[in-house]
Amino acid sequence: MTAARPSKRHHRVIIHFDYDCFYASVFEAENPALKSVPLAVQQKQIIVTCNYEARRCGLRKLQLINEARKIVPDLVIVLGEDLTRFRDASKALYKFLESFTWSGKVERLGFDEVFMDVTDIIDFNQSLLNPNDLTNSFFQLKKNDPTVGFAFDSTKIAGHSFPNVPETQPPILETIIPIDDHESLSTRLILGSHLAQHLRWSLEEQMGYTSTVGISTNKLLSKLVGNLNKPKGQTTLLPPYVLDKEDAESNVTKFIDSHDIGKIPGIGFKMSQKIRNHVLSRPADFEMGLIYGGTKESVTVRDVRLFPSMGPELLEKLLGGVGSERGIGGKAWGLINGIDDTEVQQAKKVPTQISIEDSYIRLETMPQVIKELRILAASLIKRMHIDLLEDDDDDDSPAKRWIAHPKTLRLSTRPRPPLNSDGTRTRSFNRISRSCPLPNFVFNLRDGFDAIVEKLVQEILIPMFRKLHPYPSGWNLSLVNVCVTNMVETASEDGKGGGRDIGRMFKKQEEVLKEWKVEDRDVPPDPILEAAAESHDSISTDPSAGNEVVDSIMAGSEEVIATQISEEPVEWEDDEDEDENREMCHECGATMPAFAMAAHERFHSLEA
Ligand code: DCP
Ligand code: MG
Ligand code: MG
Repeated sequence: MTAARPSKRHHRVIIHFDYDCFYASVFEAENPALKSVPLAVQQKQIIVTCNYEARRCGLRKLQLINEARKIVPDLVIVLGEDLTRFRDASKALYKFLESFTWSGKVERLGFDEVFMDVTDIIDFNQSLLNPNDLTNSFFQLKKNDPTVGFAFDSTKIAGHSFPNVPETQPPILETIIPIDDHESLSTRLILGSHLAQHLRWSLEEQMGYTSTVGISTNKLLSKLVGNLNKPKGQTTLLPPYVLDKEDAESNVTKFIDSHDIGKIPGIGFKMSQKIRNHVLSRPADFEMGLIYGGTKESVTVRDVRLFPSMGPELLEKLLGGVGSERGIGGKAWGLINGIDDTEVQQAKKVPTQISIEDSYIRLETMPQVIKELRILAASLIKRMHIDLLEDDDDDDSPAKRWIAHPKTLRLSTRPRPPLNSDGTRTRSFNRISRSCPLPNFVFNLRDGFDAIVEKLVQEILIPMFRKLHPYPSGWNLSLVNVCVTNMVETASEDGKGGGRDIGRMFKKQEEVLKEWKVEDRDVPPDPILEAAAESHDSISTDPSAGNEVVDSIMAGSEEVIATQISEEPVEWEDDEDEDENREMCHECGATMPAFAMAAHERFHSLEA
């Protein structure tokens, strides 16, 4: 059977995984007895997640510990401040899923989400289908081995679907004739649903983790549709995806329309506020109801899509301008219409950066800073050993080799702005940073670990900190971050390493640099930037703050200052370090993404 391919926009099949109550599941995997009790994971004074046993008792994510204890007195609480076990579990699960792909297109988002582009596997299996015996199909997991796989019925979708298909009816309801080769897209999504089910079950049987899964033709839709059946469920977004009649509704429109505009991945918090303000013709009262990008004054995708004159041009006017991504209006309009052409990134052997940070209620003396720098430096070197060292196969000895050398070390801090005259404090997400070449002694594997940490702190980090904060006190820091970046892969003796492959190296460099636009050094009028230029330093502000981001990149021996133009990148970020951009609450000490802080503070004020 020759497989017809649907329209270009919907030719892919993308599966999105979100592990159920992830942090709690990691503890359950370590100690299965915890599975049958209500379990919560605590960070500072807050429950970052809880298992579904606890959710059945009425608990939810991001609740205060005290409140949770009142609701469930026999709640089992475990401490989840050390992220190591979550990071390790996340990597193991990702590796497991990666082993099923043929293309290697498998991308992690944060710790508990994975996208897989399985288009090639679906193409192949679609071509194997026997139209005369579709109910007895066999899904081949390996191209060259017809025995590895599973039997399935290719006339039925596996798991749930949107819209819901009653058991008794044929799987795909054809009400309107679509222009996107409906037949073929249906078959492909049915195949995708069976593969997803197989992966989900394998993940549970072999790794002990349940997950919630979405199946569609792009990252946006597969991520969103998965949410419909949680936990331990999967949902496929059924065709038709594209229609030939303007006034008819495709399932994509039907599905995405009901979402609050703030719930669309890629339309960040700031962007959704700007759109809301326009649609409501006044500033949205977000402080009242905002929880994670939502608001009591719900402005849905449908409200936006059907708003008079709404389209890419209007969105460009609303969202464009200084600090925004080029073509943001068109991209946002695409997302509102369920269109997302971003690729699932190829699995990377080497992370783009390793970044370690902590947030503080108050950090303001040099001895405190040195103590924290020592802790951060130790974590950084430990992390580098885990992520960048591998066994040297060319040697009989148990030697290790570096698979990549980061070339740049960056120290960032986030000072709190001084109090306003009325005693309030303007919240600031701005980071300042300073970069320098990473010294070679860090890669030394013979000197003791502690000695290297101490040398890094004394010889590099403390002097960097002093240059970043020339005044001896008065800086009141809420965050310190140390990061190594600018990775250069190392050549291996067998030539398999990245270093020998110059083409690949340049491609990687291109990828790293593509979002950076080189600017003349004397252009930015900002006094901080001027100061930076004078002292030949790099100062960067946090991209999530919506400010211009300036950082320095070492290009050969030449230093250039580059401006990152995106405000809230529509691209899916490689969330190698999920601690990035987290804020700590002054009230309860909970850490959370900076954008969630306004809602969280409001939550405390309501308590009072
Ligand atoms: N997390 C965190 N701080 C937050 C949100 C999440 O530390 N503000 C952590 C705890 C979660 C993990 O990230 O276990 C994944 O986040 P999810 O939102 O996917 O939540 P869960 O996986 O815990 O639950 P669900 O079953 O709803 O996906
Ligand atoms: Mg998640
Ligand atoms: Mg999850």
